[in-house]
Amino acid sequence: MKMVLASGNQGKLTELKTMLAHLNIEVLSLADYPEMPETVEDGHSFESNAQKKAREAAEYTGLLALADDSGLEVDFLNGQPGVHSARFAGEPKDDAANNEKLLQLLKGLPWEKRTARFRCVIAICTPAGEMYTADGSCAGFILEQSRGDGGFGYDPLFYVPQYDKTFAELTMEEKNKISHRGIALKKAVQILERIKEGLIR
Ligand code: ITT
Repeated sequence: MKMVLASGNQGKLTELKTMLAHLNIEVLSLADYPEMPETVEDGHSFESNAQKKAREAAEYTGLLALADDSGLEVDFLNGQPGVHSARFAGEPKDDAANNEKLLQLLKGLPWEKRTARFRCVIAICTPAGEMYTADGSCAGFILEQSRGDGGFGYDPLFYVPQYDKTFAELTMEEKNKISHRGIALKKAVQILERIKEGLIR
């Protein structure tokens, strides 16, 4: 079975490919379809954006497609940047500028108010057009300065108490165990197994 990962984000792709490696699925990405137009992410929820990315990739490639829409919800910012996480500091997407903007907005904010969570919705669209979704979240705190150089995006600012580390200080294996994406993908893998066995289509 072949599946295309409908993401242009290298950080996500690395994590997803690692977590899917044990399945007997040939995994392609949008890099294999450079002429495919980029999906416009104009939905108001992670779910609608994930479904749109998966549907367009399945229609374009004729393959099973898996998309991830994810982001950071900061309580003090009433859930922002949320679905706008990738472009929080404007165009073009820039992780360093996004982190800097977040630090400025939370400057001087006491620790107990720096709560946040990452959220992820994974959408799977079959070649027949059936859609399945799975979600995950992971709670933490936004630090006052970056720590660590692993991961991507907001990882150096996202502190998880159970490890006393930021996401950027965890190994990928540790991050995948507890992350929003890891949790969503664990559920998504069960859906993929059922598709593989022909139980759903
Ligand atoms: P694709 O749509 O091509 O998959 P994207 O980066 O535009 O790539 P999203 O629209 O889903 O993806 O935005 C996700 C953003 O949320 C991402 O760019 C990061 O800023 C942030 N993010 C999501 N998961 C993250 C993680 O595990 N660690 C750090 N930041 C993350």
